[in-house]
Amino acid sequence: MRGTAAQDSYGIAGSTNVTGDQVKKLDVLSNDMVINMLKSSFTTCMIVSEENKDVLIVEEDKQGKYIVCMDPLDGSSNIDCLVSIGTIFAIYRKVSPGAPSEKDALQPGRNLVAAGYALYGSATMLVLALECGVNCFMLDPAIGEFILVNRDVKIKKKGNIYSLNEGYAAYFDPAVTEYLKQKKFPQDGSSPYGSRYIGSMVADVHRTLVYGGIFLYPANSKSPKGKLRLLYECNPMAFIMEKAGGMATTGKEAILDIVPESIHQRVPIVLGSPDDVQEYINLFKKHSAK
Ligand code: P6P
Repeated sequence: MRGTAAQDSYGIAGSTNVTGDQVKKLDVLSNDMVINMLKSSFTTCMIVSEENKDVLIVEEDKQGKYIVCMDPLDGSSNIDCLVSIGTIFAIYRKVSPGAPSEKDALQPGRNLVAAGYALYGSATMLVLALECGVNCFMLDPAIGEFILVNRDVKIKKKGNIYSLNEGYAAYFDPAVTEYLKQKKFPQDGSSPYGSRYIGSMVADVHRTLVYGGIFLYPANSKSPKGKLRLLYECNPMAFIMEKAGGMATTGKEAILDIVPESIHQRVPIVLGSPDDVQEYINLFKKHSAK
């Protein structure tokens, strides 16, 4: 039911309904729902959420052996203009003895047992990466089930799309500036790359997985660590990319090799088709050697 004057456009953000009850913002509601589902699944002992400053320890009588790091509604700033958003998750096994604590979440992405995202776009798709590979499931609302639609997905070896926010060009490192110049004005007679940027990581990464190419959220002089979070944005997307035959790097090292220092740590990330990412790494190393 539409809210009263307190609502944002479309009545989606925080507002009050006709009975005066506070309607939660979608990202807060999503967070509550995922946490409740995980707790009632008896599979999870600890949760790291983009929405919560500290780790959430599941009640002892409901604890399972997994640790879930998640962004319950990534890209939520795009909700009011109806751009695709998504839920991102990364799942570890708890490996230490004793009660769960924050250090149990500070495992490198190489230790992940599963990762994935749900994309809420023109359709709802679940992309799930396990050791065996990446599978895509489309929600069939008629039966309320997710149907396997793409089995063992592999990313193209090389694409023709680059994706980053060029509004920060004034702050880019020289390697990023040179890389973009090569994509726009190739010297080898090849065609320039197309540019696509949605500003919602799940949508930009899914397009990269499906069409190939490269997605970049690098560090820059204003954000020396980049913007995206290691535990529940970069690690899951890197795990998916590597299981699909792609790559994910900071420029200096593979995302999945990073040993996290804090649960909301930011890292630079460049991911996608292996030939495209390797080209970026070569440029990054050339400029680092100067
Ligand atoms: P910028 C959305 O706010 C988000 O966290 C990611 O989904 C997205 O990739 C990024 O930020 C966009 O950031 O600085 O380009 O607006």
